[in-house]
Amino acid sequence: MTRALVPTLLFAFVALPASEFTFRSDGGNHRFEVSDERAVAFDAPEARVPTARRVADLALVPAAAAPRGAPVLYRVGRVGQEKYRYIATADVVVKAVNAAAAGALAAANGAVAQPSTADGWWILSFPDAAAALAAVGALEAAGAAPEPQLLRQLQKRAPDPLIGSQWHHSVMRTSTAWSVGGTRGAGINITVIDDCLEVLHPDLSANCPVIALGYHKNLNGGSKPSNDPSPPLNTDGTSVDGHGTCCAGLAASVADNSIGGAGVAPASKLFGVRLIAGPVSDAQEAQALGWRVTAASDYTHISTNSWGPIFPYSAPGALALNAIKDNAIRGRGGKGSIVCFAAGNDGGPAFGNDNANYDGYANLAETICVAAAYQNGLPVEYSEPGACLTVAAPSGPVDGGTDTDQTQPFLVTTDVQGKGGYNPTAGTAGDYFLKMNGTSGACPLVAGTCALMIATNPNLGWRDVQEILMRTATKTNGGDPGWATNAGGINFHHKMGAGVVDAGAAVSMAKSWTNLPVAATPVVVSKSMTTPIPDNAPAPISNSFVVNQDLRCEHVTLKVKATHTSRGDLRITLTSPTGTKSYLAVPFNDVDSDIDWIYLSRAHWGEPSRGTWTVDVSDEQSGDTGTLRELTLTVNGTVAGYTPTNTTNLTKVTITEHGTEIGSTTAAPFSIPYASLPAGRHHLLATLERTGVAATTEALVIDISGPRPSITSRPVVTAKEGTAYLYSPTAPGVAAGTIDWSLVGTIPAGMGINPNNGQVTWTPPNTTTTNPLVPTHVPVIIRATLKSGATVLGIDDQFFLLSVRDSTASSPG
Ligand SMILES: [Ca+2]
Ligand SMILES: [Ca+2]
Ligand SMILES: [Ca+2]
Repeated sequence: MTRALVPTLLFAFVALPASEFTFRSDGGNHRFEVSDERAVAFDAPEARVPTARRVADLALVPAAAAPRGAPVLYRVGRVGQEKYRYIATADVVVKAVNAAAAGALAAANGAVAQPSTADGWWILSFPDAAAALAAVGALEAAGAAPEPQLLRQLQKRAPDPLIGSQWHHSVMRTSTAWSVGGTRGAGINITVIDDCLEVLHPDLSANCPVIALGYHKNLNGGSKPSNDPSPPLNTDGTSVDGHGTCCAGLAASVADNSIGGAGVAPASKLFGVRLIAGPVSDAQEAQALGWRVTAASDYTHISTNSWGPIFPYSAPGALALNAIKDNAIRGRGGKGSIVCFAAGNDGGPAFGNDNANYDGYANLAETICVAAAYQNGLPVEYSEPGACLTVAAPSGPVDGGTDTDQTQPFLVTTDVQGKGGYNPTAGTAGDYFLKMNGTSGACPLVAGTCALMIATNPNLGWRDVQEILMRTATKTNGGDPGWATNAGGINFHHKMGAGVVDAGAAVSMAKSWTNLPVAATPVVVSKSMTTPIPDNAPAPISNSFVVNQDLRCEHVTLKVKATHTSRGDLRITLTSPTGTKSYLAVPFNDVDSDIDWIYLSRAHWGEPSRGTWTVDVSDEQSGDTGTLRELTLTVNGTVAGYTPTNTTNLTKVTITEHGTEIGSTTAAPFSIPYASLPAGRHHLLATLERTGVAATTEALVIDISGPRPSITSRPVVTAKEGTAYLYSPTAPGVAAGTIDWSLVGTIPAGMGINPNNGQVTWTPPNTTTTNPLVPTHVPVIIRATLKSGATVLGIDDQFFLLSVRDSTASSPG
């Protein structure tokens, strides 16, 4: 067999057939054109052993660049169209009565014959694809019924015809997310809180439980029953409500069902809560935001909320706020339900310069705040800025606008069937809306991304989901001076958050993510003042806040109280110790009075907390004036370690807890991690040794969350010399573990504790006292240690002063 030795030689003698010719393929005779392209990505030049890859994945190059690459054919008149593309191979299937006849055909045409899977059919293998094509005519003339083996792309059984119009999937890399995560969101429940969810929509219904099962809710009454969130239709088939049905499709419309497009998480379930079709109370908002079938069940894993309050500086009431916070604490078995909110569509000069920081729902640590970005990666004009933004997601321009942004495409999604909803076309053509826009469209895309993330890694907590979204978002339009990279390495832009959501990268990171440590006790620094804010004076009033604790920042909030006759005059900027700025309030057209508000920022996520934070407040409109009353900075995050700020002449830093060393270092930056300490409140002492001066100490109290015991008994605080003292502390209600009891710190001589039941016993020795009526005070620290086997989970220390009376005193007390 010499074929492998001579292909180049043979090729030199073989000319391709005429550019257009007819042969049998795809079950019949068809006309093909040989294009000027060659396929080179695999098995080229012969394309002999095709691997299972999409034809579209092959690199196609001009014939001149790869003369021996496999010829690329198209059906006549379809050159360049991917669906009509065929890659030639070196094989031709022929008919022959037996092996000898097949061998003769092969020999006559410069090929080798092999049996095929069908009796009477043989595969002739040529030196390369060009030779195979060139032999077709001769084989035809020989009556061998040749069929060149062409590679063609087969299609999934039931594609979604509109998915090609859903450009946002390629921006967000949805298909990568599906393949990397190995899930399309199965097992995740996404609740769409909106004006409606058309449960029977043909591209949604397979993901919506039937109404009678009670998984949906209608809080707006009207003609629909309380368990049906579907939009009421007018007699002509139109509907007032339709917004929620558009949002739902972007999150989780059904994939591969031959209709419409596909949601980002097309295997997730959709539950509808009809809330914003009419006026509702705080109690009803709470019912929606905390939606679950029973108090005990994790009904909602993720909610998508493309709505908000009408006025700036408007926030959820007590019950709705509690519902949102409760989701983070109790949802998903304590991992936290995910709450996504749209940033709002009143941003930018043409739309009122509103800011997501003034929206009390989007401006919460427990909610993911979603801005909108055009296909080209620029922030959408109307999308509201804010330091509270998490990420941006794709959306479209204002429909009918006149600016250059009109060149950017809309989102394509489900619409209330037929004449209902936004697309009033009768029949199935009206089942989809091709002009979806707004942060309303962006929000459910992020909700769907979150579904893919927690389906891939169910262990993710709500803070982990936020951090992964931010870490993996794409910094588009990088030359925009609005971008900053903070000291934690996270990019932030006040109109984009951390960037455009990348579902592929987010799911990939989620897959191998180690959860963030438990949140530490927040650092709170507060100042009250009565400081007049100079009218129309850009030079700000500056206030500094020194933070001595070392947290790795997550959410940072600033509470501001100011009396002012026109609060829209004010600019409020927070600057971190490393110089990252959060623009919390920006002058805009709001003439209401006074501010009593907590602003949230994610711009400092990952930064170190220690150092001086600065708050600048200025008034930039003339006429109205006011007074700054209170500033309270709260830094949320995780315990990072202890790093002294003043390192001059420093030689050694040692951290101890009740005299026991936790860690020490003699090398810059003199940082000692203590995240490995068990859960509980730790009272630490940092000793700083310097050359030439006396050592100094700093007290540190850190609170590490997690399973921990809690000593609830009141200590017996009196004792008498020479008389037995007894105290039996209790730490009830500790699940999944045993408690070891110990005495820590300086233990009074002779005092003992039973490690199993905590009983403290001591007989105070007789001492010579100057005044028998004045007791001696002995500090005692009892520690309860929660253990699971040998593993220490958490601690609780009880401190008290034991008053020891003289032996001559009349009673112990
Ligand atoms: Ca579909
Ligand atoms: Ca419609
Ligand atoms: Ca003013």
